[in-house]
Amino acid sequence: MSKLLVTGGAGFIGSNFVHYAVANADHDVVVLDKLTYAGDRETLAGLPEDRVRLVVGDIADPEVVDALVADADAVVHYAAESHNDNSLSDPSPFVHTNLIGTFTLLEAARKHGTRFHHISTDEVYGDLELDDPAKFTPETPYNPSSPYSSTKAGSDLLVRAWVRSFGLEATISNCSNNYGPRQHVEKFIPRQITNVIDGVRPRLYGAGENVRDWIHADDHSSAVLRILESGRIGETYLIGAEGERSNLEVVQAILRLMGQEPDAFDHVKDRPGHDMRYAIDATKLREELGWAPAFTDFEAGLASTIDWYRANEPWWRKQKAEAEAKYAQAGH
Ligand code: NAD
Ligand code: TDX
Repeated sequence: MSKLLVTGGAGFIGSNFVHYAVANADHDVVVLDKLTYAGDRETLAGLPEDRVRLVVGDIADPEVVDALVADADAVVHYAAESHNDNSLSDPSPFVHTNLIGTFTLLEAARKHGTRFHHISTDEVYGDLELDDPAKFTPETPYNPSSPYSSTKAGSDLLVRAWVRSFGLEATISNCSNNYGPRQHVEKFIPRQITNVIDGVRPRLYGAGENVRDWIHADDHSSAVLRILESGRIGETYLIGAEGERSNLEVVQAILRLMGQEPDAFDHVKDRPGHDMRYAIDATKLREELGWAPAFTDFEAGLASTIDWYRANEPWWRKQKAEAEAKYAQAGH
């Protein structure tokens, strides 16, 4: 048994990991989360109080961070500003949290000799052409496009430097697009599901040809737990589940599963600098650590995600008006 400090554990993927780690391992968890617009203490409801504790605070606050890191056996660092569209309207919180926040955690982990796992994204590698047979590997050069992905890339490079220069015991994982329950309604899949529930047509950026490599959040969590327990220090592992689909295909799958006509969506203004395609080669994770995803049927995972949003309207309803107001302002 060990004590994990999970940053951003009241957000979508961090809370999924807390639920997963408590159910599938005997770790106790302290969550450090600022409860920004994207964090919600209700994501941690139902967890045993003697094993999970929430501390509300900022990862860029050295005093709060130092005391919590001193008391932890390992840090699992999810906290971030995570939405590309927000980073285009105001990059400032992305620099604060993703760069200064990661730096603050790294300094505390260095001081206390604490094991560190850094959660990152495939977006640090930039994008691929639609007809390119290549996928991202741990050797792909960094080439981020947006303020979000560039601050995530910068945070990865800080971790790598702390490993090399200070001997920090760290690992990094770069995962593809997650879906599943408790994802903020600003993100593509929950935005369209909740639009359909509200009788509003889904909104596709541009032509809808852009490809994302979808993975269920539970599979992201199982991979992170495996890396934390068996990953080699200093290594980067890519996490993906062979889930490439165009945005158009995803919208049409949502419409079909929700009993709508296949053309019941609208094309809206494209995202500036919109990455065309992401694709992950997870061979290293599969072969070295023996990991495999449990969700191999995307439509089945999507159907259960739709069921979750139908059954949990009070959870997402409080986010919806603000998220749509931001989109209206940006013309999406
Ligand atoms: P999210 O926006 O749902 O959650 C982020 C959480 O971090 C929230 O609870 C928020 O309150 C908290 N937070 C933000 N700033 C903070 C600060 N300064 N101090 C403390 N807490 C703060 O994000 P998510 O989609 O769950 O993503 C989690 C992590 O996974 C991020 O690092 C992201 O880059 C990475 N990631 C996400 C995806 C994806 O598809 N969503 C894919 C790959 C990697
Ligand atoms: O209404 C929409 N219509 C639309 O066509 C929205 C919100 C999005 N899109 C498109 C843009 C993208 O091509 O759907 C795709 C997915 O969009 P997002 O959910 O915003 O995700 P993306 O930009 O791909 O980034 C996500 O995956 C990598 C996460 O938000 C990041 O945190 C993660 O690092």
